[in-house]
Amino acid sequence: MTPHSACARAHANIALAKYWGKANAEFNLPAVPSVSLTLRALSTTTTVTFDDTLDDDLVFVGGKRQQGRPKDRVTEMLDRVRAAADFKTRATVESVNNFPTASGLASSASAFAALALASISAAGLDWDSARISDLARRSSASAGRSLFGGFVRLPTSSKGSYLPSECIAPPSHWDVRVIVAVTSLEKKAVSSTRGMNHTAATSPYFDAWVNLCSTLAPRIERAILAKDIDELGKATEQSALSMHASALAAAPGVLYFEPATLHVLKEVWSMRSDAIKAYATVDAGPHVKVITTAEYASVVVQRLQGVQGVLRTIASKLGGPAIVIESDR
Ligand code: 2P0
Repeated sequence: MTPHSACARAHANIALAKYWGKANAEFNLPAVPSVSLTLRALSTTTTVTFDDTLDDDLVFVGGKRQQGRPKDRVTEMLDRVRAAADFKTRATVESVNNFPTASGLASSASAFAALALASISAAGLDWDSARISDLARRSSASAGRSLFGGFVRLPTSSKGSYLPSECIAPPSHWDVRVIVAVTSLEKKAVSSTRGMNHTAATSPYFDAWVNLCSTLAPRIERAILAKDIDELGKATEQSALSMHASALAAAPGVLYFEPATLHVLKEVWSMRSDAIKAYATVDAGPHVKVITTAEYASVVVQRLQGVQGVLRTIASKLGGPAIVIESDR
């Protein structure tokens, strides 16, 4: 075949109702439902070129050639695309994040969402967003959510292997803002996949976590539809802190917080006692993401910049769905 190329862009997302734990490792199905916000400020742009002259896939992130597991994860997704399109042609993949990779924010969500969309487009497959979201989820569950804009749900499923994410409401529904407080430049010590599998296998609190999620996720969805920042924020904080509590209780414990993480959490609680509507969430790393509304965004940035250990802040509005930027199909 003649070389075919496509370029796609996807935004990172932040979970309000966290995904932590797998129901099925083979198909990468989550044990709990999750709900996220898509972030306009953080994105990955990926170009995929299928080229008959290649013997193997060539993968570059930020211009740097990838080998080992990072490259293999890309090849695993491309193999699924090649099987669906019924060809064996290898590809060059060039991926660029618009945020510093060294910031510790590098997210597999935007990366696998952009790769899924670019590779499906370059392969000439006519798949809808749900099917591309399912493909992205197989590589990284949170990536399934980055195919959609605004407020997004990834449900659970006990049967089959097909599980797409779904848009709950577009960005225009509600001008929620996210301020990321960057607290470290280090790469995290325990990957999300390892951390959640270890939690599921050894934490006495894992079952309690799974039970809690079945009520927290619908509560968060109702708060989004009602545009109730206090209800959304309370449930979001409980989701994050319960996820971390389950991980801390694993044997041995998994700890993602750094001292600066706690300084920021306490500052967010102090903002609330000053009538500033700000709520915190923390993923599998030391950064804190603060959820607020347009009205409070600038004061939240100011307050976060004064916290010990905060290196920088990144403010974001809600972003749209993943898009194809260019395709020669
Ligand atoms: C989330 N995280 O809902 C949760 C909260 C981290 C903490 O999804 O094993 O990289 O590849 O499916 O998607 C990060 O986990 O995990 C994640 P895999 P993924 O955003």
